[in-house]
Amino acid sequence: MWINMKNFEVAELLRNIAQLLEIQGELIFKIRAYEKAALTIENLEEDITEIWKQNKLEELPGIGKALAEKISEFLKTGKLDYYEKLKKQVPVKVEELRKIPGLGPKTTLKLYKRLNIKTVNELEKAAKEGKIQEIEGLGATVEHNLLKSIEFAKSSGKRFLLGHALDIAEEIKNKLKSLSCVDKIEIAGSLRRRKETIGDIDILAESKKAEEVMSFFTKMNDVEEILAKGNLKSSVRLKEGLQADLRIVEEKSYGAALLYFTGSKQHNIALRKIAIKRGMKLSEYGIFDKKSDKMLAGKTEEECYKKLGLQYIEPEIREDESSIEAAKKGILPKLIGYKDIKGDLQMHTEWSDGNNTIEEMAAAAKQLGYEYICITDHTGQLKIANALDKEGIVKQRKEIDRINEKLQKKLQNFTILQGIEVNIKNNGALDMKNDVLKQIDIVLASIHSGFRNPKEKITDRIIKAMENEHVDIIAHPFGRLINSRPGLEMDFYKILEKARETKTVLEINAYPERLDLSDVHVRAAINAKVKLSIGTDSHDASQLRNCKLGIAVARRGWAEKKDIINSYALNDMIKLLKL
Ligand code: DGT
Ligand code: CA
Ligand code: CA
Ligand code: ZN
Repeated sequence: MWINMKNFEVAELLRNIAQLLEIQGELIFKIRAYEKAALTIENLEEDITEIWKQNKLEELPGIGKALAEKISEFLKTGKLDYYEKLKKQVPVKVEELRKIPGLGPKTTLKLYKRLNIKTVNELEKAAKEGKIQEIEGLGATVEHNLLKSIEFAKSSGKRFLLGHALDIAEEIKNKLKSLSCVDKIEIAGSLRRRKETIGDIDILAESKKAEEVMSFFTKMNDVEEILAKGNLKSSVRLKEGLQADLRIVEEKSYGAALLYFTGSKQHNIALRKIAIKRGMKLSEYGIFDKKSDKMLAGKTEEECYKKLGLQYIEPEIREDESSIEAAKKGILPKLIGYKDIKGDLQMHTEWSDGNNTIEEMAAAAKQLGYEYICITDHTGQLKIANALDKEGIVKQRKEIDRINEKLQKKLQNFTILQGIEVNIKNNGALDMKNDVLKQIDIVLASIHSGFRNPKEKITDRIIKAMENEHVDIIAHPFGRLINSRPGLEMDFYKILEKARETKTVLEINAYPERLDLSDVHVRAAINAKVKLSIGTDSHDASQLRNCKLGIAVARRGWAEKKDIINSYALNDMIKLLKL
């Protein structure tokens, strides 16, 4: 899912105004008008800039002449005079406070009136001093959650989603690769390690005509601004907002440079220490003998690791020193490969909130080389997602049977399973009866409400769901959205214990904003001998390709093929589920 930045910016501006007006004690209808307009713009499918250029702002619902003029001014100049004046009148820094998840306008106003809180720093100080829990209507839980949210907001900053940055980087890489003057090229940095968020794009190339490559790189259509241009290193800012660095190295140093610029920094530092211990020097140019300065390795990464007495370490696990320790002993796991998945275990269709038919999803999955898929439309009381009821499920079963029969007649080795995504309610019960669940091939259960329940309650809800004999998989267990919603609080070790006991599988949700379980959770699950599945949670056939993001998370969590149930052939996969 691509997020339109301009629409987002305008919506944020309008929400900031709404909040300032609320603090000023403006009339409620005026505040609501800004909020409604923000919602309209945020949900637009087109770019607001295009609508503005066509002079059609006023045709949008809830946007009258006055608002249209303000939006025009902002799009034209990047600023809005009215907003700047408002900010001078109201001392509360809503721009920064609004970045704290869960802190709504009502609470902001209350905190300002009661404790004179105007900034995130003042909020953090008050929370740490226990002043917020004393305010009526807020309490200790709110205070605790605010502290968590502040920490989250501080760490999210301006990093990009892996899925988003990877698409952009691969496009640039392919453009450069097609040049005859580029001999070798690779994406390095956190992207090559497939970290869940990316600070900037690092690309490494080998070429004998560096000048030509740099000239092409800095003149690409995607470039907004050239930050630095040299013969061996250039940096540009792309239209999407992220920075991309390109470095060019010689053939004899390509491996050492790739190793260095892939990182992580911690990994590099640890490798350098090993080199020193062995009487060598490691740099981005190669491995050298400390005394004679003779070059010992550098052309490939493999030979560099070998020279250091280590097994080759896959980029996804070059984070802390544990992979180096394992590589020393020669006991690194064989990570699951990017082609090892045989079927996708979570997707939605037109039967609930997806865009495509079951047949369209199946066709797209076959294109990806899969042997099976599981259709997991929403069921129960989830109103926004157009959930299926009991009758709907029976009807869908017939449709799936019909398609499977058709596939069999064509002798195609492809099976569609019927799954569902059922809600775990606030009391831990599921919002679909057992006699219905019994009929379904794979039951996914997940939390979609009550995100702010205390830790014990969330833990209990998930445990209760796992105790249901029909629940096979807990989907997106933490419910987090990267950069916008922190994960649920739970006792994960307790959950792992119960998962192993009940044979419940935990999902690695590969939707770009989710990646949930995360890498550290995957590693903990594997250590606890809990099985995992990868599901893309696709709402459109085009999203099935996100599976690679889920595989990346699995690899970062040291997963092997045997740990991931949908790397098994259909019948073996089914044997791993509860009966
Ligand atoms: P990012 O961009 O924040 O997502 O993370 P990285 O890992 O891509 O970091 P970046 O772009 O600053 O640098 C790329 C790689 O270069 C990094 O992974 C390791 C290497 N590197 C950068 N600075 C240092 C450093 O000060 N010391 C060492 N040993 N390596 C460094
Ligand atoms: Ca980087
Ligand atoms: Ca960089
Ligand atoms: Zn869901």
